[in-house]
Amino acid sequence: MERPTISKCCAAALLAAALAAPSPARAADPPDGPRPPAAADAAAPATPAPTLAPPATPAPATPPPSSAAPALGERPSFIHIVLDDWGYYEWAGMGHGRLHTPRIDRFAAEGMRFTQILAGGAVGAASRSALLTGRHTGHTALRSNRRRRQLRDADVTIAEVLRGAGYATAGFGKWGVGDRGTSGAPERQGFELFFGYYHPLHAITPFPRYLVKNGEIVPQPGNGNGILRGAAFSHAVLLRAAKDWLRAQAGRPFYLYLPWTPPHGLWGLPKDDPAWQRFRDIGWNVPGEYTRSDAQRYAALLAVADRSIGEVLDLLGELGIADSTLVILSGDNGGHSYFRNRRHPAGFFAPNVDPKTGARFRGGKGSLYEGGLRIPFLARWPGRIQAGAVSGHLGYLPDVLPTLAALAGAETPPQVDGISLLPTLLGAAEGEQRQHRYLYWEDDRAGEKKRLIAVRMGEWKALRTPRRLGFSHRWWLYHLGEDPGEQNDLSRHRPEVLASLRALAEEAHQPPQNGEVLDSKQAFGASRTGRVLKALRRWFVRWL
Ligand SMILES: [Ca+2]
Repeated sequence: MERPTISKCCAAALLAAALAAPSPARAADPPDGPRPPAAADAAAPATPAPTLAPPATPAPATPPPSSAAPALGERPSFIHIVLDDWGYYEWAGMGHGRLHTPRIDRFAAEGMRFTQILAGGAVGAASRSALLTGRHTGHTALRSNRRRRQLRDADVTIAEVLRGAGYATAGFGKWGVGDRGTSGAPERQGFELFFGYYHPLHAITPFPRYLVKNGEIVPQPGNGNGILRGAAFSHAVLLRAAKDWLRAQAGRPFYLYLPWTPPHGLWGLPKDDPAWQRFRDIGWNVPGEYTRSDAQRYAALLAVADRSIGEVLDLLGELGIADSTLVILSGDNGGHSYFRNRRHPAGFFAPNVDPKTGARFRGGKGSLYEGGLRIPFLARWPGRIQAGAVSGHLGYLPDVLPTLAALAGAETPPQVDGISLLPTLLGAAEGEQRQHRYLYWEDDRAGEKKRLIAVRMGEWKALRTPRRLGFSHRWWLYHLGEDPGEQNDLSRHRPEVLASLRALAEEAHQPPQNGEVLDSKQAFGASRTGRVLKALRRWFVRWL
């Protein structure tokens, strides 16, 4: 099993460098010389350490270190914004021609973009469970979207690690790894405050009748008359609350987790939202999933998320804490090929197709092919992270916990599988970044015995998928360096490689241990939530 922490002296040195040196000297001379980001994508290097490349678009000048820069010994704050189901290529900075994402593009120009920080799982619950606990899906409690699964009391989340180190902790958005009345509820997992949706099915409506704050129901007046319309647009409610919380954290380092629901469906937003005004009459003639204007709504919701990212960053500037806050922006799982037809076989927005080359990652959300695992992952920390950098370092969402722990000066729990990205983030020399011996994913939607498996070691990736009728499985082997689209199965040509990856898969898997239901009156499946879900279905049919 991998031990994730970088050695103490190394961590301390990096932390000191991070806090003391406002402008990395390396920023001026990227070690590998010019290399366009598109090339880094097409054949992203696996094991070699970070490839720093010049920005795709001219980056605004890094603001000069100000007096607001933290003194040595002060620790940075953290914000992690997660956009639900946001695909790898679904932003204009990647060359996407249909989506409007000026603030995301600017985020990338001001920070570092990773080409290969992968999802923790192929669907939200699994990936979030891996993110929050720093453990891969062979170890963490949730490994698919199966119902009635939650984090265990024994699980140690990012919020618990940071709260233990004196950080203020809060989350606003979709939790998805434990309902009310279970051990997985966010207020039992280190969050002083969590406001939003606890259950992923609840989160399908942007106009819920209620939201949940630290386990308590918070009614949303004016909602309940159809799941795509209402007076209280949840994203706006939660963004406002998050900004209020941010304003109240004067002087205390904080961890703010923002797992927003856009652009995940169902797609609805207020009619007077400027983002809707931009897309409503655009006349894309594509099939919707639920309504005829779904594609327009999807684009508008991504624009809402983009605008909201800008609001959060602007607020950091206003509060004078931009230079002392590391902001991470990522998806949770690979993009879904929504709005598909014969003309758009990869989906209208083609989240897994490189708009510049047409190259496509195989599969999408829910699959362990690259399409289900490739997510955008960006990090911004003015004065510390080189503006416009691109890294091909291979990692995944479990790496976030040890990264933040290292910066907070907190101990990373020994059971964590992730490895701190701090050396890469701070532009350290190649050898200073620890590499994963291997990365592991599984998905137990069809049960533990029939689990889907993927193992990655450097450029090699092995997958176990069900045969057509689902009674048995077979293994496949791909070399992602030569075959990023996972088309050429090499399992017969390189059986020795497959055998070693299968051995790693054996090693990585532990039988899942589910969390506890503490109050069955509240937990999912019990009467109240069951009634709500039934009611939701009724409204859905009636009002959609
Ligand atoms: Ca998701």
